[in-house]
Amino acid sequence: MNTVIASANANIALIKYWGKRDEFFMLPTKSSISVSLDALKTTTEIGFGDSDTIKINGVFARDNANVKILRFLHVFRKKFATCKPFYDVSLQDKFLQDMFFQIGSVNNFPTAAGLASSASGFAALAKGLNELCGLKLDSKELSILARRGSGSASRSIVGGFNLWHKGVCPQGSDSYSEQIFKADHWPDLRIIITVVQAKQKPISSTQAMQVTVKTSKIYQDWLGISERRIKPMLNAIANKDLESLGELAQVDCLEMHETMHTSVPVINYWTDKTIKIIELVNRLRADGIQCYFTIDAGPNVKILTLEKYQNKILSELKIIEDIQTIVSGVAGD
Ligand code: 2P0
Repeated sequence: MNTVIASANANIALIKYWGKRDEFFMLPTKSSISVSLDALKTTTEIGFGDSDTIKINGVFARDNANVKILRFLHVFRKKFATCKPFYDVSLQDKFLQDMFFQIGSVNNFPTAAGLASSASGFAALAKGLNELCGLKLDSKELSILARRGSGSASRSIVGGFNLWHKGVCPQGSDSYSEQIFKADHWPDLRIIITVVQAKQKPISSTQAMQVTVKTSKIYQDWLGISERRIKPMLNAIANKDLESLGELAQVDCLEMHETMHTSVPVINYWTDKTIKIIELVNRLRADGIQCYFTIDAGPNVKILTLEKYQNKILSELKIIEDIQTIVSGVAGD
């Protein structure tokens, strides 16, 4: 069987995406900024088959992941494949509507650890489908395609630092991510990912966002406040100013979680360990170690710091029992 292999790195948001203005087209309520993580990568092998089959880390995808990927393949067949010329000769007498895909996706990090794999997963899948079907989509079109799988995947097509423009078009042709800086812009930036033993995720990000948008009374205010952080965050990255980057990322993350904590019913991803790590980061910073935290839809804390502080932080984290750590730089390309 002819297959192609594509890969993509995960990313974390420095200014968050939380909420959609259109569920079908996967359009966000606000713009966001991310950094790509060189330590977290998905590699996907994809070929044609008799039916859509999806394996993640060697096991057939189930539940939410399977539903999301099947829906994405449906969108791909309908929207993207049919409106693009076929460059690949082997596809000329086939209709993409009748094509099925065999997908094998492998993460180099524990999927069960509560680290988001949908960003790198859908970005790798979009790149793989593009290559397999000879569509020659550019990185903007790939970002738009990946977005239809998972919002944050739009920021994982290329490495470095990415800005996802929220866009205004009803069908999302202007809602894509672009690289604002390459990885070599800031070689000593480090992201320490603490993997807190996650129990089952209380609620998926997709559902949690819907509840927040509908019920949190502070959500609309956060949208405006967070959108106004985009420019200062771009400046902080441009100037390699960790203090500004860290302070902006921290407050944006805390306010995003505040919108969840004020939802009905309350959405809470934090555990006791999440709070212990936040307190540790605060103490270290008071002691002159430059470090800041950000947290996504799970209990894991990501520490933003510089290479020169990484060993000190790692040794301090040993105080907290039963956590794993993964140190990441900024992913290239
Ligand atoms: C982000 N998160 O900006 C935010 C911050 C989690 C917290 O994007 O519904 O898997 O597939 O678009 O992208 C996680 O949500 O959700 C996320 P969908 P996604 O990184």
